[in-house]
Amino acid sequence: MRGRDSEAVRRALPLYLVMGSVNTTRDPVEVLRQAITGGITLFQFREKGTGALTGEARITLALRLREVCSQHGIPFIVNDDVELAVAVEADGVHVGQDDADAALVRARIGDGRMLGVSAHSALEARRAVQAGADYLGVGPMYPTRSKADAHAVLGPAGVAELRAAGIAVPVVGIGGITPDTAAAVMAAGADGVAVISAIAGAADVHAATAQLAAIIRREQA
Ligand code: TZP
Ligand code: MG
Repeated sequence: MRGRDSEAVRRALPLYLVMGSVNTTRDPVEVLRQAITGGITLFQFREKGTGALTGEARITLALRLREVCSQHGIPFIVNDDVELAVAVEADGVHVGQDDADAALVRARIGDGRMLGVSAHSALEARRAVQAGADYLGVGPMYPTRSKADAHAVLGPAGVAELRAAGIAVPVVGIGGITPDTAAAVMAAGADGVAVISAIAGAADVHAATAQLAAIIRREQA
C-alpha cells in the first residue's frame, strides 16, 4: 500500500484495528489473525501505556504482527515511531498532535508510505493536510478507557464539522466506538472507524470484527 493515493487510503480505512500487547490478555498475533479473518481493513501497532513492551521485545512483536499483515494483504501502520516503521518496512506511520511534527515525518518516510495524523479541529486538520497527511484520525468520538491522555470527547459531530469546513481527505473516527455507535460515526462523514477495545477486548474477536464490518458495509451502501 502506498501513501499519497487518497482513494487507496480511503479503501483501507473502513475497519481499522489499533492494538498493542497491553490491549489484550491473549497473544496479540492470534488476536490480529482473528481480526483479519473477521474483516479488518487496516492495522496499527500501538505499543503504549503501562506495561508496554520496550526494546527488542517491542521490535520482535512489531515484526510478528507485520508478518501477519503481509500474509493477508492488510496494510501495517506504526504509531508514533518513524524509525520502527522504517525498520519493519511498515506501510505507514500515525502521529498525534503531541508526537513528531507531521511534515518532518512525511519528509522522512517519503511518498511511498501512508501518513496518518490525529486532528481534533478543522484548524488541526488543515495543518495536518498541509504537512502531508494521507488521512486524519478524529476523536475521541466517545469516552475511552484505552488512552490515558485522550482529548475531550468530540462525538460524531467532530467529523461532521470537518466535512462542513471543507476537509475532504480520508477520515477515520476513533475512541469508544462499538457496534452500537459505528453507524453514527460513518453517517457523520467518516470513511471508517478505528477501534481498540471493541475488537482487542472482545470475548470473540472474530465475531466482534465481523459484526462491526457488517455495520460499516451497510453504512457504505
Ligand atoms: N486515540 C484517540 S481515542 C483512542 C486513541 C488511540 C483509544 C481508542 O480505543 P477504544 O478502546 O476503541 O476506545
Ligand atoms: Mg501519540
